[in-house]
Amino acid sequence: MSDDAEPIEYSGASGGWGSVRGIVQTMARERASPGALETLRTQNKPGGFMCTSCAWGKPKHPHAFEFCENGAKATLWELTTHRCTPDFFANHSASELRGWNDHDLEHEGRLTEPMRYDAASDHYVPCGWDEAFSAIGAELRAIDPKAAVFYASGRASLETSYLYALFARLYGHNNLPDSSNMCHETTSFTLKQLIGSPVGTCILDDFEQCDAIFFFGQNAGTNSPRFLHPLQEAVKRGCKVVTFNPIREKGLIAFTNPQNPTEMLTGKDTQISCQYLQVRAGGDIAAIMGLCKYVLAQDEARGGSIIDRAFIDAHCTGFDEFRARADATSWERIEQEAGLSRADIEEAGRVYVAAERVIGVYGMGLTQHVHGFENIAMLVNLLLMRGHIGRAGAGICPVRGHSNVQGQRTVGISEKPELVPLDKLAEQFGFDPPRDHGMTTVKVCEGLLEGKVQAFIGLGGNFLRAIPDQGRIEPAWERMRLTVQIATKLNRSHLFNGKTAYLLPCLGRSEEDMQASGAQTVTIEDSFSHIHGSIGHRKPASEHLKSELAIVAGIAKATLTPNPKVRWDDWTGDYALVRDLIADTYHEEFHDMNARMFEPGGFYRGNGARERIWRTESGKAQFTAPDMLAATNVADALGRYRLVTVRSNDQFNTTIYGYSDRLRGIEGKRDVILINPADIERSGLVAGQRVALVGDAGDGHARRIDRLEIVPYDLPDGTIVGYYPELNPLIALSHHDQHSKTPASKAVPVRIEATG
Ligand SMILES: Nc1nc2c(c(=O)[nH]1)N[C@H]1C(S)=C(S)[C@@H](COP(=O)(O)OP(=O)(O)OC[C@H]3O[C@@H](n4cnc5c(=O)[nH]c(N)nc54)[C@H](O)[C@@H]3O)O[C@H]1N2
Ligand SMILES: Nc1nc2c(c(=O)[nH]1)N[C@H]1C(S)=C(S)[C@@H](COP(=O)(O)OP(=O)(O)OC[C@H]3O[C@@H](n4cnc5c(=O)[nH]c(N)nc54)[C@H](O)[C@@H]3O)O[C@H]1N2
Ligand SMILES: [Mo]
Repeated sequence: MSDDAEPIEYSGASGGWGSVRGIVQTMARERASPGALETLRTQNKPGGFMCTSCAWGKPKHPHAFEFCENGAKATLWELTTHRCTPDFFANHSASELRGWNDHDLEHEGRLTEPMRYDAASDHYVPCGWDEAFSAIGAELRAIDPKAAVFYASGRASLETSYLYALFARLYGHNNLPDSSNMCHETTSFTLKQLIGSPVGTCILDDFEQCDAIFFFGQNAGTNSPRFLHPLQEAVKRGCKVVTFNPIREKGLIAFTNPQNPTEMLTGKDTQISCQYLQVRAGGDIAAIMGLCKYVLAQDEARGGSIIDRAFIDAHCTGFDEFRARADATSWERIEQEAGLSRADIEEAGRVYVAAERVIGVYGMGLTQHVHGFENIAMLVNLLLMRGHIGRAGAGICPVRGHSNVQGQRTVGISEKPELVPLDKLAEQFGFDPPRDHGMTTVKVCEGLLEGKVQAFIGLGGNFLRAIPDQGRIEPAWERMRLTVQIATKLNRSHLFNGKTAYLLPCLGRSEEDMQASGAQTVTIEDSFSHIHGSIGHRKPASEHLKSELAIVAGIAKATLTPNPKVRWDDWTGDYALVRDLIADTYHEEFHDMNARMFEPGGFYRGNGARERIWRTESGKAQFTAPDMLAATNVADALGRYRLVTVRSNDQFNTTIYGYSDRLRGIEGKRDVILINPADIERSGLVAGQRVALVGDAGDGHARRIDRLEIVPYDLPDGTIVGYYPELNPLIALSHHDQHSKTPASKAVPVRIEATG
């Protein structure tokens, strides 16, 4: 690219033919097994299986094809005909495979047999399931349970998750971090504290009634494309969408519905956002403070008719202090921190004031910051001012990532014992559950560095690649005594091993799960607290695979002393028995779970805040007066940039399907830094130049990634963008939300080093 190149602009809308092409390419690349398209047709519908991609809701009246480009890719990636067999491991050592990239490792295909890592030869070798279970059980029995960590990526079903958490507590710890600890933990913490519910208050129907949607740092087009349908419908009936995002993300600008033949043939798209505000990374506390200032001023000018006094008096605390903070904050500071003009913020404020029902949507752009708590707290402030929580057509809507990440927390995978009904579990299973706080993801990493963690079990996921500061943590990993990974495909986390290490292959959700009582159903919870049954119909990728539930039960049985109330074999034989246990532990939410799990649209497990029952310390909804306006604690300085790490539509987290970020117009590469042309010029760089990014956390640890290509892109000054997970080694472990300890993968302080 020449140095005077224009910033990249992708001209097409999101969705449309591009997304269809994306699906077809994935089918070809993966040589998807016969019948894969038929499987896609039943995706996210009763009687079919629930997509393993994102957690977006499954409507009561599904479309003919209730899946999106990414859901299709996730399914086809699982239904690949490629196999990663014992022969592959005989040919490649773990050390050699560390040199492979994320795409190539997973591209080898589905794991087919349980494998043990043989340190002497540095190769994985096949082993039997019984051998694996008894060796793992023996190791776990030999260590202090408090030194063991049971991680979960957010895919495993409610049934498996419930048993996994039960296993941890019977064994003796609450060290149950899940991917949520790197994702929406800020949500779980903040919303619990402020409105008494750790999850969002909206349901899908609310999108049919709202008058305005405010979007903060959530990229629907890439990360939850099925959201674009209700969004498009909302816009068509006059709902206004206002977006705050440093990147002009296509799905939030325009959308062509791939399910609508007329739109597809005519290329007619729907404009989504009426206003698109390119806030600087970490600028949302300031931007929302500006919105609130405008609302307060309007209220004063219009005789107190704007703010919902009756609601605030009856339902909220902290309003006066919050208002005083807003009054004391100058527009000048707001403009500087947000990187937006007062006029633009006030225009957005007019949309807010004119709307009777407002939904606040957010994603990683708010949660993954050092002051992520305050980001979300400010959005809560904004919504509470006009009573937009606990009312149809309004509410707060964090868009969750993994397909069952919210549900895993609901049924006990939590390091926070206060969120789990421990007394009930004690009564059900006749034991004394541990009451101390377990480790979050960040605590696990700190524990690894201190040599305090001795065993790690990964129920899915790619922990070592998803965390910050890999350069420091990978070497510490091998000091562990035991590592066990339960997975469908090979990834980098499987190549760093404890003294005893196993790689255990499991069924995917689209595959038939045959047990003693017949084919099994599993359940998941979507972003809107609706529970859905899911049945896999595909033939398993290998005859040696076990279900995740069977693997968890197998390890548990080999570890724990027998207890007549704990029936691992029966539960493995019939998952309906596990649903009975869940219904017993969480009666209010999950009663009659077996009977209700196939209700169209899922069954709703309820949410107090939606009914204006605030299960907070004060019994009220809480306004917050933040002490800072920037969501980062690293001061601006000459040459220091705020790096945002993002995902493309050709990846699902650390799973890289391919190298096409179609919606951002970046093709064939991921080793890039997006930066605006003025910043390129100011720093004496040229487009296309290769540079190094250097961590600038100021904690004495060197962090560096070489050979990244400078790509001009429309971004706010000082905000640069690159891809997760490749850039994770640049993020300091200490750079996390102060309350929830969610790693701050946005606004990472870095410098650019020209390397010639
Ligand atoms: N295709 C695909 N789908 C996915 C995933 C995937 O990797 N690929 N991952 C899944 C998972 S686990 C999750 S959690 C979700 C994540 O989905 P999102 O929550 O959408 O997460 P990100 O893509 O990390 O970033 C979201 C947006 O935040 C913006 N942003 C960054 N910093 C700021 C800021 O300071 N302020 C504001 N206002 N915006 C900011 C970015 O520009 C980006 O558009 O997606 C899920 N769905
Ligand atoms: N810099 C930066 N870091 C981030 C983020 C970011 O935005 N920026 N986002 C964070 C977020 S939101 C999240 S959720 C985490 C994600 O962290 P994880 O959930 O740990 O990672 P994934 O990439 O989703 O895990 C992929 C692996 O899961 C396994 N897998 C796939 N399907 C199944 C299955 O059905 N069962 C089992 N047992 N295994 C399966 C495969 O082996 C695959 O390689 O990363 C976090 N890290
Ligand atoms: Mo996530």
